[in-house]
Amino acid sequence: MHPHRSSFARLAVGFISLLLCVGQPASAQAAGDYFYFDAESHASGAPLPQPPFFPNPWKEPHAEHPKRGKVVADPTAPQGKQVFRWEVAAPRTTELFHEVRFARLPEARVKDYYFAFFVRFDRKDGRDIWHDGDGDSFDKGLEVIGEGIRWVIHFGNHAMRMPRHRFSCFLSNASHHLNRELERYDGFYQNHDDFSRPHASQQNPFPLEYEKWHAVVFKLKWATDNTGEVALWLNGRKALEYRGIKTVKAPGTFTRLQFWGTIAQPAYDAPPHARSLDALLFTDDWQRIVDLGYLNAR
Ligand SMILES: [Ca+2]
Repeated sequence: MHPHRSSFARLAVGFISLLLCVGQPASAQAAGDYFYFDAESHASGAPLPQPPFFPNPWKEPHAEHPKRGKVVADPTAPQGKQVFRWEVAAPRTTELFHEVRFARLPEARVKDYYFAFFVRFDRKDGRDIWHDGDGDSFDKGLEVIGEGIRWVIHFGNHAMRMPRHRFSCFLSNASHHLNRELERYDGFYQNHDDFSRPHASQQNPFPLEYEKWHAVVFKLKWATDNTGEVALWLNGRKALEYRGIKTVKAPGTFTRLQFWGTIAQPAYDAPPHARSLDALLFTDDWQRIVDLGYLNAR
């Protein structure tokens, strides 16, 4: 075959492949996304794909792994028809820890980023996962990690005087504590709207219910000086906002996302339960947050 024709044929095949790739269903990530996974493109019952999800320490790709979540069909799915879920035996401590590889790395510069997902916790025998009241019982839930970056979205109760059988969501800047003067019990608590920090005169943490999907949006404005910002929307309502803060320490290069670092610390006494996620997104495009429904009331 003429060498030019051969090259042209290879080019044509490559171009058609690219077109097929671009033509993926709506669950594919968009231009501004650094990570997106909504469990729609894998068979129900399949283990979470590896990459991008790495149980730690991870085993060979596609090997059975006790820590791996599964893609499952769920008529209550907040996006599409499938979600991803862990059936958690009791008691678990740090054994479900996963690292998540970005599809492409976010840039280490002053910029607004959004980490959004739907999350749901189902009790198995009526017992709550976390202690309510003024208890201390929470997860290192979902995290943004890098060189000089660590922001943790926690679920549970950190002495927040939670109503009976409810839990909440708060932030921490674990490891770095770049704004120690703003922290209470090592955490950034709800301070926006009607919501309040623990042990303020008015106690009103955002109460989240078991057996329901919740939409979480975390805003991280990257800044090594005092111009950064973090914010948290829960089910479409802004519950937390801290502006004019340091959010990263130089060099501030992003490494990964991670989740389920701890479960119900410090007692590690969570009963059997299921935890589910859907539409896990890291983006710089606020319109994606709007369009995918993370700000809808639930
Ligand atoms: Ca889905």
